[in-house]
Formats: sequence, structure tokens, C-alpha cells
Amino acid sequence: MSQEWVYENYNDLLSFGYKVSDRLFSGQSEFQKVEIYQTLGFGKILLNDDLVMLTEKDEFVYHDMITHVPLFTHPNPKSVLVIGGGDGGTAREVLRHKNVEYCKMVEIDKMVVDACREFIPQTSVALDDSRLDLEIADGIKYVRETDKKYDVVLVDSTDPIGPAAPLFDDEFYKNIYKILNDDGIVVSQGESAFLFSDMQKKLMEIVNRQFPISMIYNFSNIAYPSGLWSFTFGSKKYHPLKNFNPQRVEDSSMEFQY
Ligand code: AG3
Repeated sequence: MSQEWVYENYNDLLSFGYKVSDRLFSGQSEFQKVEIYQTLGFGKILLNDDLVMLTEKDEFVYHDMITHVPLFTHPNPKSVLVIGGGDGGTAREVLRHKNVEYCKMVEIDKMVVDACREFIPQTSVALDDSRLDLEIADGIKYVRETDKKYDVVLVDSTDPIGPAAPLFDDEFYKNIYKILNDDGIVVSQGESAFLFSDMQKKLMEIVNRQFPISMIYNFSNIAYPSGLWSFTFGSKKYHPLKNFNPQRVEDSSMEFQY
């Protein structure tokens, strides 16, 4: 492949392009189109249904923020559930926490996991960790049926079009509430206030209906539409500012890029 541009289109009004040198993987799963490209400026990039899921250059922003905010708000998270996150980046960050004894990951699309294992070791590196229990299954069904309880649930999904659409739903969050311990926290990929405020608002309202403490936190990166993106935070007990203990971060000796 000679050098070409690969674009993500936003609402068909705007697009963001990557100069690429190679298409490393392309497949159509039962759920979506999965592609991995080698870019000139952003390392490798993963796209699902033409939406950029990650770039090697800035994935640290999203993965730091989805993981460490809830895992340091909760005083002692031992069990964590990741819904989605097939690239492995969220699990990688969760497993850096020494107090986490068990991390369950439920990803619907095996093709994403396999392609990332082969081509994006930067994020898939922790998928064979002994504390990780990876299951290829439907997260909606899992939260409805499991008897396990979790301290933290992380919903690492794509946009609510295609396979992730049912994740933006009251029923799903009722079930998450049910499988969280009494001091549990959920954090979900929360869309962009600039370009997708309707989806952001919808998700915030859903989380707000289920959880006594609910809020949005923003971050900026390069790859997601408009560069301003968010997570939705729902908690039964702990408040991310009032109950945050900076000493725990200090004591962990962990380092963060964002
Ligand atoms: N999850 C996808 C974030 C949303 C991206 N949306 C977009 N490009 N339109 C990221 C997966 C990383 N583990």
C-alpha cells in the first residue's frame, strides 16, 4: 500500500485523517468491521466500523483516565469488571494496581482481541496476566446473569451505534448497580460534549437515575472527535473529590503519563 489517508468522519460534517503506510489487519466480524493501520505519525491505530478506537500515540490518556480515577477513588478495589476493552489497554492499567486480585473482562468481539494480540502488543500486553479472566461474551447478558460482585465496573465501549448501542440503556445500568458491592463504582466511556452531547446527556441521565453520586469528567486527547472526550462516573458511596486520598497514589509508587 502506498501512502494514503484514512479518515474518521464525524456526523458527516467533519473528518480527521491519518497518513498511513500499511493496512496490517482488516476483517468483518459478526459484529463490526475491524481494521488496524500503521500510521506515519500516531503509531498503529485500531478502527471499529470506521471509528478510531485507539492510537498507540495517545491511548495512554483514555486508559489512564478510565482506570485510575475510579481505582483511586475506591479505597481498596479488589475485583474489577471490564465490559468491552478488547484491545487490552484498560485491563493493562487495572492490573497495575496491586490490590486488584481479580479482573474479569467481557468482550463481545473475539476478532478485536485476536487482532490486537497480534498487532498491538502495546495494549494487549496484559491479556495473559494470571489475575485476568477474559471471556468472549455479551456484556449485557453477563451483567444480567452473573452472581459475582465487583468493586469497580469499567464500560470500555465504542460509540452507541452497532454492538455498543444496548450499553446506553437503563436496564444495563440497573444490572451494573446490582452486581456492584455496596461501595461500588462504575465508569463508562462518555462521548464528547462538543459533537455528541445528545449521547453524553442520555448516558449521564441513565447513570444519574441509578446512582446517588453521578458526574462527568472530561479529558482531552488527539484521536477522539473534537479532542474533548469524557467518562461518566456513578458511585454508591465514594465521591471522587471528597473521598479521594492522595496518599494512596503516593503509596502505590505508580507512575502515570496523563
Ligand atoms: N473506546 C472508544 C471510545 C470512543 C471513540 N469514538 C470515536 N472515535 N468516534 C476506546 C477503546 C479503548 N480501549
